[in-house]
Amino acid sequence: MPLEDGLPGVSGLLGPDLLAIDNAGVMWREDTEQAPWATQLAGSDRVRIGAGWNTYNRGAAVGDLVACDASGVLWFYAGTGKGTFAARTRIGGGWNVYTQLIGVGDSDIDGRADLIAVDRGGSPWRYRATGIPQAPFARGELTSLFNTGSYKSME
Ligand SMILES: [Ca+2]
Repeated sequence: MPLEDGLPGVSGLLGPDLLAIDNAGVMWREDTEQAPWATQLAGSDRVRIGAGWNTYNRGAAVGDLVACDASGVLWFYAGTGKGTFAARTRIGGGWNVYTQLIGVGDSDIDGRADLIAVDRGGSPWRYRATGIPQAPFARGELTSLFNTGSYKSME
């Protein structure tokens, strides 16, 4: 499952974190740290998040994590603040109309990380975060924030 690299805040360390899924479907977190005076990130030992992640074909970091399974159901994983995720919550079906999910940070400056989903025609839809775990995103809206027509892939 493609995931963004650079996931700030999952481990609580200053540097961005990397989430990776191996061929067996196990998700791993690689923490990084960057001292204020350093020019490069320093890595640390990887931490096993859990198994079964090969059931998803797309995902994005949105402060927490969302992942879309092969049937088009989008799932939400809230971060625990300890570098792991809580049990998943079903967001809803029909997300297989989108070819890409992109965590864009806080696009509307309300303090919550939002999600961009790109449809098959290349049009970007913004889903504003609500801060409510049971319904983490508001209804999608076509946005002009990103013009994806010129790109083959975005992550
Ligand atoms: Ca926001």
